[in-house]
Amino acid sequence: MTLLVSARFTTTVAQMHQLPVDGLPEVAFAGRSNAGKSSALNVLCNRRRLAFASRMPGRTQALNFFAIGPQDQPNGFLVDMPGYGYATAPGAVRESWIGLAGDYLRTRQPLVAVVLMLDIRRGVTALDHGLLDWTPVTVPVLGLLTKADKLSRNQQQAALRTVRAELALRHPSRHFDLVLFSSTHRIGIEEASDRIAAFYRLTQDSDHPETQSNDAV
Ligand SMILES: Nc1nc2c(ncn2[C@@H]2O[C@H](COP(=O)(O)OP(=O)(O)OP(=O)(O)O)[C@@H](O)[C@H]2O)c(=O)[nH]1
Ligand SMILES: [Mg+2]
Repeated sequence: MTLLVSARFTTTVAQMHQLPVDGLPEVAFAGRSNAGKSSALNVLCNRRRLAFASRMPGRTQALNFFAIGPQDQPNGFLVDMPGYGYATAPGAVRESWIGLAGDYLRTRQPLVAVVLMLDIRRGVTALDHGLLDWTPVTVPVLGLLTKADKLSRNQQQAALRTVRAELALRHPSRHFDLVLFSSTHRIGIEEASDRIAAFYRLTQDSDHPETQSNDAV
């Protein structure tokens, strides 16, 4: 589970024309405001304040790119998307989120996977469904059921079943991987890391069989 530990901030994208042009695979991290995205990023990347880089003025409504893998030859980018659904966000902020995030998810060729943070106690909200509607069905989605520590084992399993059923009902043509997750209690971290690392590897293997390498994870 070492690939994500190499994450380092690279660039901020506020408009589509600023996106990197090198075509390296991108895994986007998305979720409602307060779903635990920053905490998850920090624990997955083993940094205390990696996600802090996304909170700097001007970067909060933008896509923040973190390079992954070797310094001289990155495997790809982790893309931190702005949280959505913040109750008091002014209309203009909501509009700009929809514009950039919607365009990015709908049209971005190098996007190989979405990691969706879902607060286990809230389940899937209307905004989460909207985000999934934008994401092409060919792009796999890994759902992290965050703050799992807040529920008992039995409640966790029940929540997992409910979320799985709701996603299957609303997005029948899409496959979901779901992982029970807690940043504070370190639940599901290795499993999530391994799955995310595999997203970068998968595309490399299929696009460039000759560049397969064992040091990807
Ligand atoms: N119990 C528990 N609390 C958590 C966990 N992860 C995050 N939290 C808490 O949930 C709140 C939101 O966490 P963040 O990681 O800041 O969430 P975010 O999605 O980045 O939120 P915004 O950036 O503000 O939209 C904080 O008070 C965290 O301490 C977890 O695994 N367990
Ligand atoms: Mg955050």
